[in-house]
Amino acid sequence: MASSILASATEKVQETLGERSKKVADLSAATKDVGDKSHRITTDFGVKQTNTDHWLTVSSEDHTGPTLLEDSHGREKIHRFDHERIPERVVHARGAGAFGKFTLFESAADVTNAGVLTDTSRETPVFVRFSTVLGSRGSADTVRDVRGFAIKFYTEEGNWDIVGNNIPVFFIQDAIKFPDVIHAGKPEPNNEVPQAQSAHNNFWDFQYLHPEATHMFFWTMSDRAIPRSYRMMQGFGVNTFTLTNDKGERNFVKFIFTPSLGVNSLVWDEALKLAGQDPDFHRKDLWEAIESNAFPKWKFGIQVIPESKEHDFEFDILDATKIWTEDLVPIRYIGTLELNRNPDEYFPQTEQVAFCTSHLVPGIGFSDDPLLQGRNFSYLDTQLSRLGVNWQELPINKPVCPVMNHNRDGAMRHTITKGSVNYWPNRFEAVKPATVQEGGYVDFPANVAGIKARMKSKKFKEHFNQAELFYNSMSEHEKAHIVAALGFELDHCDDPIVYKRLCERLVLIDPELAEAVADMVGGDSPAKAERQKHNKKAKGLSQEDFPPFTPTIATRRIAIIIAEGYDAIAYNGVKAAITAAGALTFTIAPRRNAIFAEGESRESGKGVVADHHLEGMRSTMFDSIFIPGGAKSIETLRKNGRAVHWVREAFGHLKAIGATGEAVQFVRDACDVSGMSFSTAGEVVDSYGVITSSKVSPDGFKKAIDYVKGATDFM
Ligand code: HDD
Repeated sequence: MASSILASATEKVQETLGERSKKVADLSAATKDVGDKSHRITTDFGVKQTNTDHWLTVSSEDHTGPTLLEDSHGREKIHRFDHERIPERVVHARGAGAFGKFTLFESAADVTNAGVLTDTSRETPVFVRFSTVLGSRGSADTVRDVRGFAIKFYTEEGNWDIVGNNIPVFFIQDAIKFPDVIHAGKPEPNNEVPQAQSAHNNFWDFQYLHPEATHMFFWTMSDRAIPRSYRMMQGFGVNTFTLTNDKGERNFVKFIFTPSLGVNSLVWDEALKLAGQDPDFHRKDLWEAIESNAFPKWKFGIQVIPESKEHDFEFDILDATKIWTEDLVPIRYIGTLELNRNPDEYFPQTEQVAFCTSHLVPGIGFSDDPLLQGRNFSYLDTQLSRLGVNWQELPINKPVCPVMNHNRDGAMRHTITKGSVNYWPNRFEAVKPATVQEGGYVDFPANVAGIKARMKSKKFKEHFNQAELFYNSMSEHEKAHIVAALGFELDHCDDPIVYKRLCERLVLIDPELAEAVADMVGGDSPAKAERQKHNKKAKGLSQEDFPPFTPTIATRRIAIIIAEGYDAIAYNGVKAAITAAGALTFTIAPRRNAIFAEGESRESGKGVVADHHLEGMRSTMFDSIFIPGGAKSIETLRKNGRAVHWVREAFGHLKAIGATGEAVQFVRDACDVSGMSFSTAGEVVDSYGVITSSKVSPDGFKKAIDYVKGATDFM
C-alpha cells in the first residue's frame, strides 16, 4: 500500500542519488501525487466537491425520491468512467513496461555516427514495453506466444524506437501478409475462441500454407515462447536496419539484447497452471524485481554486414525469416540496457506509450527489408486510431529534445505555438530545416533499380534450412519440448486436414520429429522427405548457450514450507544463506499466522508469521522449495494433501528441492523416489536436482539451486 501511495522505493533512492533521468524529470511536469494530503476532490473543471458518494436526489429521511439530472458532478463522474477505454492494441495488447537507461561501453563510431551508439559518456533514458502478441489486454502472461520487446530511446537527437521481439525471426517476409497471419492466430471469427492461443485450426492452417513461417513456428514451439521472466529473455530488432558513418559508408545491422540473468523458460505444465493461478506472473515479476532494486540488465549487441557484402550469403539478408548466425556474423556487444524504475501509472505510461519502427535518429536508417517497409506505415497508422493525431505530445511519447515544425491542430492539441506563419518557406525564415552540421537527418543516397512488380529476389524462396538448423541446435530435452508442444497444439486442431498436413511439413525438417508428432496427434505416418537434411547446428540458438553472465540465484523465488514444530535452526540457517545470495524467500505454512518452532512455546515465543498459506500459493510460483525438519511439523505436512502436492509438483517440474532432518523422508515419500539413490552429504545427485541431507547444509542447498539454475531454465 505504502508504495502505491508514495513515491516508489526506487524513485526515492534515485532522487536521493540525484539520478533522475532526463525523461523522468520531463514527466514530472505532468505528474500529480495522490499521496499529497493537501489535495481535495474537485470536478475536472477544478471546483471542490463536498460529497462524491450520493447523487443529488429529492428525498427525505423516510423516503428516497427521484435522482436529479442537474447533478453535474454525478454526471461528470459517470461520463468520465464511460469513456475510460481506448482501443486496445490490435496485436501486443497485453504488456508491462518500465523506465531505464542505455549506456555504451564501446563506441560504434567505425560504423555509425549516431550519438546514441557512439558517445560512451551518454546515458540515454529509455522506456521498455514487454508484451504477448495474440491475447487481449486481460489475457494471461504465461501463454505460449512470442514476447514483444519494444524500446523507446529518448536520445538527444529525437526518439529512436526498436520495436522488437524475443524471437529473432518472423512468420512472414512481406508486411502485406500481416493481417493474414494475425487473423489466423487471433481467436477465430465465428466464436472468438481461443483466447491468447496458437493452438487452433486457423493458426496451423496458415502455418502449413506459408512455408516461410516454418522457421518461426519452430521458435514458438520451443521454450523461448514460455519465458520464466521478461528479465530472462533476449530481445531482437528482427528486421535489418542500416548504419551510416562519417565517411558516408553504409552497413546492414541487426540489434540484439542478451539478458544478464541468462535465457530461461518455464516448463509447459507450469506455464499452463500459472495462466490460471497467477495471470500476472511476468508483470509482477518485473515490477517486484525493480522495486527490490534488482534491476534487470541486458547487453546490447550489433551484427554488422558492410554494404559490399550484402549478396555474399545463401539467404537474403533482408529476409526477416532468417537469422544471421554468429559464425557468419559475430555479435559485437557494445552497450548495456538497464531497467530501474517502475511506471507511476499504467494507463498514461504503459498503455499510451506508442512505438514506431520509422522512428530513427541520424546515423541509423532502414533497409529494403519488405517487412520493415510495411511496418513503417503500420505503426504510425495504428497510433492515430489508438491515440489520435497528437499522440506524440503525450508525456510518455514526447522526446526530451526540442520539437518544432509547421504541423498544427488536430484533436487534443496541447502545444501552443506562437507566431503568424505555419508553413515553409515563409518570409520570416521562421522554423527552417536543419543543416547536416546542425544534426539534420540525411537519407542515404542509395542507387535503386529494378522492375515494378509484386515480387522478391529468388533467395527469399528457401524456407527450411534455418528451421532445420534451429531444431538441430536444440539439446535433447529442448527437442523433446518441441515435440510435446507440437503435440499439444495440433491436438487442439480438430480438422484432420490441418494436423495431417502439418505433420507432412515437419518431415521436411526432421523425419523422427514428424513421426513422433504424427504418432501423438493422429497424423498419417509421414512419407519420406523430399528434402535432404544438412545436419548443421549453430550457436546461440539453444537456451543452454546462454548461462547468466554471472551465475546467480538473485531474485529467484524460494518457498520454505513449515508447520507447527518446525526446526528453527535449519529454517533460519537456510533462509539467511539464500537471502544473502539475493534470492527472495517466502514462508509457506498451513495457515498465515504465527507458526511456532520445535521447543518454542506459544506463550513465550513470537513464532514466524507465514507469508502465505499452502492453498494461497502453488509450487509453480516458485523456482525452488526448501523444507526444514521437525518431527511435529513433518507429521502435519504429511497429512496435508496440498503440502504433498507442493513437493510432488515441484519435483515433477524438476526444481531444486531442499530438505533436512525428518523432511528428507517426507520428500522421498512424496516424490515416490524410493528407488533412487541419494547422497546424504549435500551433494547434487544426478540430473533430478533432488538433494537430501540429514545435516543442515544451507550451502549445499544454494549449490543445488545454482546447479539446476532454478531448475526451470532448461527443463
Ligand atoms: Fe508489430 C505492435 C513487434 C511485425 C504492426 N509489434 C508491435 C509491438 C511489438 C511488435 C513489440 C508492441 C509495441 C508496444 O509495446 O506498444 N511486429 C513486431 C516485430 C515484427 C512485427 C518484431 C516483425 C519483425 N507488426 C509487424 C508487421 C506489422 C506490424 C509486419 C504490420 C504490417 N505491430 C503492428 C501494429 C502494432 C504492433 C498493428 C499494434 C500496436 C502498435 O503497433 O503500436 O502496428
